[in-house]
Amino acid sequence: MQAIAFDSYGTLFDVAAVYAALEGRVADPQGFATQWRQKQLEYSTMVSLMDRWQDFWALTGLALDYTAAAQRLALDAGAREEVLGAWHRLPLYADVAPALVRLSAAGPLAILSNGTVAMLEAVLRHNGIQDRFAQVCSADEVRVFKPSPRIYARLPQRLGQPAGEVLFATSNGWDVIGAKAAGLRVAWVNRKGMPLDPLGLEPDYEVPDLLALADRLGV
Ligand code: LAC
Repeated sequence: MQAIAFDSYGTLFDVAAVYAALEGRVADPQGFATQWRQKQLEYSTMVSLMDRWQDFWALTGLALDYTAAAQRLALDAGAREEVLGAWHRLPLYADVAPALVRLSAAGPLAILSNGTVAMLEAVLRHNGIQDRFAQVCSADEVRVFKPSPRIYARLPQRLGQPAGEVLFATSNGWDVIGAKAAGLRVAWVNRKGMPLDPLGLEPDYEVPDLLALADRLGV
């Protein structure tokens, strides 16, 4: 049996889909969504390095405020809440639901995400997959974000397995490097066919999606 844990945003849930909540509000909803995501990740790295914790929901809101200011979009409180709510309704990538059924034959499944517990519960429920996961580990527990080794270390603890026996699947290049640095086995779900960050650490598997990971694991 092999426990498999997944990153959430960009790996299970399609973060680009937030653009739909921006349609009719900005000229380039996709460009806005990309800048919003970049700022969200930048802020999570900044507060971790500065040791000034704010949770991922708060930072997602601040990243929205920055992007709106940068792109001259006026958002009143109601519109802000509506746009932010898109994070609770992100769709799954098409491969995820059938792949989770297959991968659960390998062992218990878990999530390890920078998202808050409330954000993760909402998006899991929205997609009806909350019962697939034995553990949902959030940065809330350690008050620091990936790629800090402190958050990756939670995963084997929660699963009751040695780090080297937990397989972590993520689409995010920085998350591949962080998880390898923390001693996990890593599958890079390289959905966009990007090059690997050349920081001297490599994933154990590289696959285009989660169905290909199930193929590689023979489940
Ligand atoms: C996650 C994001 C940051 O941890 O991709 O789910």
